[in-house]
Amino acid sequence: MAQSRRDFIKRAAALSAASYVGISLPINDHNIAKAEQGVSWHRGSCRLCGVGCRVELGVKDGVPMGLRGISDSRTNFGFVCMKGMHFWKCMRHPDRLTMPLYREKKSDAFKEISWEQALDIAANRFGTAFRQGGGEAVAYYGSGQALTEETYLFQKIMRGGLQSNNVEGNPRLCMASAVGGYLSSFGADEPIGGYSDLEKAHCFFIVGSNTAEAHPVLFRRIMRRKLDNRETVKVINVDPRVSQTSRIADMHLQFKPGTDLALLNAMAHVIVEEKLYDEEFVKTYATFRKGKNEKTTFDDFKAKLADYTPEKAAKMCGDTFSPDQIRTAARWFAGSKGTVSLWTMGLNQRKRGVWANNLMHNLHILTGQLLKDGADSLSLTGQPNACGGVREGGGLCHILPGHRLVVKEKLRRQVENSWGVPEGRIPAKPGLHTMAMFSAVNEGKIKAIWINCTSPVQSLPNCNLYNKGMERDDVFIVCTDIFHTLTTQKANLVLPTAFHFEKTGVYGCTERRSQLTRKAIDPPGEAKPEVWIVREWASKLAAKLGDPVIAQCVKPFEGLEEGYELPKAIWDEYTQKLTAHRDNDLRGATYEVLGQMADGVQWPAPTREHALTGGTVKKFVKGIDPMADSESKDDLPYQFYGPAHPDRTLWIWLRDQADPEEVPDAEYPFYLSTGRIIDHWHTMSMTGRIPELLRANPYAYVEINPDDAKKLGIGPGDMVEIKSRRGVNILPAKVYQGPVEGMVFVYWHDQHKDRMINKVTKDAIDPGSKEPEFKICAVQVKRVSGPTPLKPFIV
Ligand SMILES: Nc1nc2c(c(=O)[nH]1)N[C@H]1C(S)=C(S)[C@@H](COP(=O)(O)OP(=O)(O)OC[C@H]3O[C@@H](n4cnc5c(=O)[nH]c(N)nc54)[C@H](O)[C@@H]3O)O[C@H]1N2
Ligand SMILES: Nc1nc2c(c(=O)[nH]1)N[C@H]1C(S)=C(S)[C@@H](COP(=O)(O)OP(=O)(O)OC[C@H]3O[C@@H](n4cnc5c(=O)[nH]c(N)nc54)[C@H](O)[C@@H]3O)O[C@H]1N2
Ligand code: SF4
Ligand SMILES: [Mo]
Repeated sequence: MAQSRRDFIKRAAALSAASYVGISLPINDHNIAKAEQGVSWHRGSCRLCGVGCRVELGVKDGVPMGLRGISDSRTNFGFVCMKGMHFWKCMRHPDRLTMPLYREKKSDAFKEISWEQALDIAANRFGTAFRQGGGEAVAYYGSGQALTEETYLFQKIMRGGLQSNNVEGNPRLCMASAVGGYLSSFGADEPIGGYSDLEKAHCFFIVGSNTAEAHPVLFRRIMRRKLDNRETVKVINVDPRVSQTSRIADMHLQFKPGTDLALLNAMAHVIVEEKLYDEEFVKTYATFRKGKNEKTTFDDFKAKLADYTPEKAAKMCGDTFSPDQIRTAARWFAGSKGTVSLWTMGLNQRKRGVWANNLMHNLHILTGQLLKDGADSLSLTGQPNACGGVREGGGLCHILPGHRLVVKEKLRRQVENSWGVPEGRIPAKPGLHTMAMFSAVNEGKIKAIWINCTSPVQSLPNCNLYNKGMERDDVFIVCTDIFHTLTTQKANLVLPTAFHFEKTGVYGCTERRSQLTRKAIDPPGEAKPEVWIVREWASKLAAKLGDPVIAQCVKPFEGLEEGYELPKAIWDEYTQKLTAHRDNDLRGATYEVLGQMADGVQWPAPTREHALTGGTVKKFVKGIDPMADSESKDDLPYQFYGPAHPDRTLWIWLRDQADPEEVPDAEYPFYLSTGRIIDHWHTMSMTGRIPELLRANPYAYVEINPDDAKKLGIGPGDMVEIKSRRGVNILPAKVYQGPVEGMVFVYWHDQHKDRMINKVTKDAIDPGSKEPEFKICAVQVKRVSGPTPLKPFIV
C-alpha cells in the first residue's frame, strides 16, 4: 500500500511537472493504474490565484493523495502551475493548527482550549467591546481567499448584528483601484469579457502585470496564441522592470516607476491625432468626464492630450524609449482586429491607481476594442475569490452584497429587509478602510478585531507602524487560519480552520465565474469551517448581548450540518435574496447547477436555464447577456445597465500624470518596487511549508540593474541594505538586466525580520480607492558584505 501510494504521488507529480513545461506523458502505465485503485477524484477550483483553474483532488481512505488538472476544463485545459500542483500538501501538514489556542495577554504563552471556551471568549470580548464603543469598536478584516459564504456571513453578523460597517479585507491592498476604475469608466465593476478572448486577440497590452509568474496558466494561453501567430499577434509589455512576462513581448516599454499615466495619455494622443479611434462607437456609447458630476467634450479631451505628445511623454517617463515606440504601440493597439489589455498591481497599487485604470479603459473605449471577440479591458484579479466573495459579497467597508453601496439608503433598506432586521440597522456611513482600520487599532479605538484568512502583520505597507497596535493588550485579536503566521503571533485567540477541499463553498474568479468546491476530506484535529465558527459565535453573541436581531441574523442557519447544508443555505440566501436583479445576478447558479457545471457559471445568470449554458461570456451585449436584453432601453446592441452610470454611457476620463507620493531624492536616491515570484504565495505561510516550493526560493532577494550594481560596488549574492524613512532590510542581491536603472525590486514573501520588505514600503494611499502604493517608494541601497549563507524562516 505504502509503495503504491508513493508511486502514485511520484506519478502525479511527474504528470503535473510535465504539463507545466508543456510535455504530455503517456497515462496508461500499469503502476499508476494500480496506485489509483480506490482513489476518488473530487472536483474543485485551485486554492491559489485568481485564474481559477479547475483541479481534482485525489482521496484514498480519507487521505489526500495528489492533485491533477482536467483536460476538458475550459480555463486551464488540464494544466496547473507548480503552486497549484502542490497546495494540497497543506492538508495533512504537521504544522496545521488543530485546536483553538488562547492567551489573555499578548506576552503569555498560548494554551489549548475547547471550542466551547473559545467561542465564549470571542463572544464575551466582542460583546464587551460593542457595549463600550458600539459598532465602531469592533472590526472584521477578511480576505479575497475566503469562500463567498464565509465573507457573506461574517459581514452579515457585523452589519446586521453588530451595526458596524468595519468590514474590510486584503482586496483593499489589491483590487480596490480596479473596482474604482471599472465603476467610474464603465459604471459597473468587473470585466466585460473574459479568458475566451485570449485565443481571439491580435494584440496583448500587458501593463504592470507579471502574468508569467502571477497568473501562469493564463500566460501559457497568451504565449501559445503568440507562438502560433508570431508575425500577426503583437505583445506590448509596459513595466519598469524586465520580468518573465517581457520575454514574449514584441515591444517592452521600460520607464521610471510611476510615470506610465503619461505614457497611456500619449497613446490616447496618438490615437486621436492619427484618427485611429472608432468615431461611431465613441459617438454612440461614450461621454467625456472631468469629474463625477462634470461632463466635458471630445474637444476638451483632445486639448488636454496636447500635454502628452509622444515627445513630452517619453521625456516624462525618463527617456528610456523613443516617442516613435509610443506611436507604434498606439497603432498596434488601435489597429488590431482585437486587443486585450491585462494589468494587475503595477497599476492598482499606486497613489493614482484609479486614474491609471481609467486611462487603460479610455484606450479601449476610444478604439472600440471592447465587447467584441478578442477585445477586452481585462483587469486580472490576484486572489481566487476577491471578485466573488469580496467585491460581489460585500466584503469592503463601503459596499454591501450584490454590488450595493453603503451610502445609498434604498440599497441599505433592500439588504435590511432581506435579512429581516429593522430598517436603520446598517449604519449609513461606510466603515474604516484598511489603513484607517489599523490606525484605529493603533489608537486603541477598535477594541476587538477578527482577522480571517490573511496576515496583515506581514502584508500591510509600513508594517512597523501598523503592527504596533496589534501588540496592545486592550485590543482583542481573533485570528482564523490554518497555520501559525506572524499575525497569529499577535493574537489572543487563534482558531483552526478547515482548508480548501476540507469544506464546501464558492470562489468567483477574474472573469465573473463562480465555481463550487465541495468538501472531499475531513479537516485535521478539531479544525472547523469558518461558517460553523461564525454561526456559533454569533449565537453566543446574541445570547450575551440579549439581542434578538443578532439571533435573527443566524436563525436561518441554525442546526444545519456544516460540511454542505450550512454553506448551501448561506449561498442560497445570498444569491436568491441579494443578487436578484443586480448586475451580478446569480440566482441561476445554485449549488445544484454549479454541481452540474464543471467549469462553473459566469454572471449575470438570473435563471437556471441561462446558468446551465455556462452563463454570460460578455456583459452588456444583447443576445448574449440576458440583462442587456431585459434592461434594454433602445435598439442599440450594447446596453450599459451598470449601477454607477445612470446615463448608461461609457466615460472617457481626463486624467493627468500624477507622481508617486515618494520619489527618490539626494538622501534616498532609488525607487523600490515589490512583488511576486512564481513559487510563493504572498506571506509563504502555505508555499513555504511545501519543500519543493521552498527549495526553489528559500528567501527573498533584491534585483538590481548591473549599471547600478557597478556604481555601488555590488556583486551577485552580496548582502545589500535597503533602507527607507520607515525601515530597513538586508537581502542578497541578484544583479541582472531587470529593473530599469535607478530602481530595485524585492520579493515580499519572506517572513524573516531582516527580509520583510513591508518594513520599508510606504503607506501612501490612493485618495479614491484607498489602496496603498506598494509599488513605489524611495530607498537607499548599500552593500554591507559579501555573499552570506542564509536560512529560510517561517514562524
Ligand atoms: N506566484 C504568485 N502568483 C500570484 C500571487 C502570489 O503571491 N504569487 N498573488 C496573487 C495576487 S493576490 C495578485 S494581486 C497578483 C499580482 O500580480 P502582478 O501584479 O502581476 O505581480 P507583482 O509582482 O505584484 O507586480 C507586477 C509588476 O508591476 C510592476 N511595476 C512596478 N512599478 C510599476 C509602475 O510604476 N508601472 C507599471 N506599469 N508597472 C509597475 C513590477 O515591476 C512587476 O513586474 O498575483 C496573484 N498571483
Ligand atoms: N510589499 C508588498 N506587500 C503586499 C503586496 C505587494 O505587492 N507588495 N500585495 C498586496 C496584495 S495584492 C495582497 S492580495 C495581500 C495579500 O496578503 P495576505 O492576505 O496577508 O497574505 P496571504 O499569505 O495570502 O494570507 C492568507 C492567509 O490565509 C491562511 N489560509 C489559507 N487557507 C485558509 C482557509 O481556508 N481559511 C483561513 N481562515 N485561512 C486560510 C494562510 O495560511 C495565510 O496565513 O498582500 C499585499 N501586500
Ligand atoms: S495559475 Fe493560479 S489557479 Fe491556476 S494552478 Fe496556478 S495558482 Fe492555481
Ligand atoms: Mo492581491
